[in-house]
Amino acid sequence: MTLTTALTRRLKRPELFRDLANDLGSSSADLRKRFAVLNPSTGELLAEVPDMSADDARLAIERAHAAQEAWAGLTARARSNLLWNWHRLILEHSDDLGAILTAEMGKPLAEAKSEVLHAAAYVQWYAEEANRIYGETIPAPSIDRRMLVVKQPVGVVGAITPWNFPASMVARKISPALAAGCTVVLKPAEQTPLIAAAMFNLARLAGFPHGVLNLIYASEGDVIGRELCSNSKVRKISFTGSTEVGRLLMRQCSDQIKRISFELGGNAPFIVFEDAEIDAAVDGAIQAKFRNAGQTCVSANRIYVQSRVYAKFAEKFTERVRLLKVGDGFDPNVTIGPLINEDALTKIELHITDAVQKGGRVRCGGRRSASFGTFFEPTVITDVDKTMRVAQEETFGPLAPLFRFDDPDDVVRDANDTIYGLAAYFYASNLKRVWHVAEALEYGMVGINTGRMSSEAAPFGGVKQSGIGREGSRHGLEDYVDMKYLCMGGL
Ligand code: TXE
Repeated sequence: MTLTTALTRRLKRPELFRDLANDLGSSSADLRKRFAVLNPSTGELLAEVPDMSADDARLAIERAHAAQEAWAGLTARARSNLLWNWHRLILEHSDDLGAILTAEMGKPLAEAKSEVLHAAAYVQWYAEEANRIYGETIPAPSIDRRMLVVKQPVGVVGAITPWNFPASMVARKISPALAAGCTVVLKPAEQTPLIAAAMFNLARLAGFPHGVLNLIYASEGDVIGRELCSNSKVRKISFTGSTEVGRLLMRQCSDQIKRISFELGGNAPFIVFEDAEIDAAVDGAIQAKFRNAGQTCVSANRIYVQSRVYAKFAEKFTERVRLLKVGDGFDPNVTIGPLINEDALTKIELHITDAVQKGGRVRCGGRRSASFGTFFEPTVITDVDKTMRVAQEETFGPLAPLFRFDDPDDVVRDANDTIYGLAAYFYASNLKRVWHVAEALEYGMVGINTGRMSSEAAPFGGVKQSGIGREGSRHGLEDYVDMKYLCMGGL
């Protein structure tokens, strides 16, 4: 696959990325069948990517399987060193990786670069963690026995990643898998295969053995997904994406009781209590809502503000939202890029129309942006209530609905009234309240007086229908190892 000049002219080292050869993975793809990757801000063609089939996926799985034993047989230090090499290369080429990311996904270049650094941080974390996969010894109940627990890699991992954080999701899945001694077949989202391929190019330079990392591109996820779930050589599926596809994959994995870790949709509440520091809460809400144009699974989807501070918060928040600048991510003044596709625009419009019909008031934005592409003006709606679609569904766009509440118990009940349980945020200063609300929120992650909490050092993941398992931290590695109990008798 060759990148077009629309993209290579933006790169410092185009020779490293021009040919995103898939030589760590399947190479038998029917080269006549391809799909286009376009810049969502300009419509420019960036590359035509081989559209791979179930047979290609099978081949990639075979390679991963063939490489598994030798990879798991290396010392932890050797695997760690390769991860360190990859980490160094990602940092060295972070400008080019950022440019590839902005070109194919649209997010502002500064955000893209910060995502690449975040991706590198996962690689670094698991380069370190590779050396700390400890077992246990258990005091045996009888003198002639010894009892131990050892940790072993689960085997070949099928990873499926989304388009919204296409660099960090790749690193967040691949790094712990490699550290644990697993081999990987990755299928990136069809909208963003180039950044995955660029990271694989760097992995090849880092020296990972043939077959350890395998990349599959496909214009639609289902064909490859089915193969990954039904092939008995794949021992685990790690997926980030919609809850709907998560449910489907779970069913497909059930035949073989395959191990899964899922990071799915969210519907994050963001609660501002009257004892909160309002300016800090406004800052936090801007970050939690508008990062990546609201296309994050931890985006503040429902902003609840206590009555006494509602007007003040709404005014300050709206003022800040008006300052956000929509446009091409390569423009250094731009803070909001395009949405990923036309469907995303339609969804946000439906949510706004529904809210307005039921009494919501648009304070700013509310329309597609005039320029070409899938741009939408950052929007604030006040006077919203729980009968509206914005309260029930994940918008996944730059729309901030502001709910009003009086009773702190009611707001926690409303915040929990969703099938999702990924992230929640709240701002308050009363210590007793901070503790009680943090405990009462039914979420995998709670940001207290902060609008940003993702870190390679912390366990990222949700409860309820937001997923299973955790990514990042030492807990993220546990999902890639099996525990084996050894009992030695006759001693
Ligand atoms: O997700 P999909 P989409 C949520 C968000 C968004 C909605 C739809 O609400 O509006 O999902 O986004 C692959 N078998 N999130 O359509 O379809 C697909 O190719 C196997 C939250 O982009 O779930 C891509 O690689 N794989 C989320 C990945 O799944 C399949 C991030 C995600 O695509 C498949 C993205 C199938 N049958 C969306 N169908 C988050 N947690 O951050 C699709 N895929």
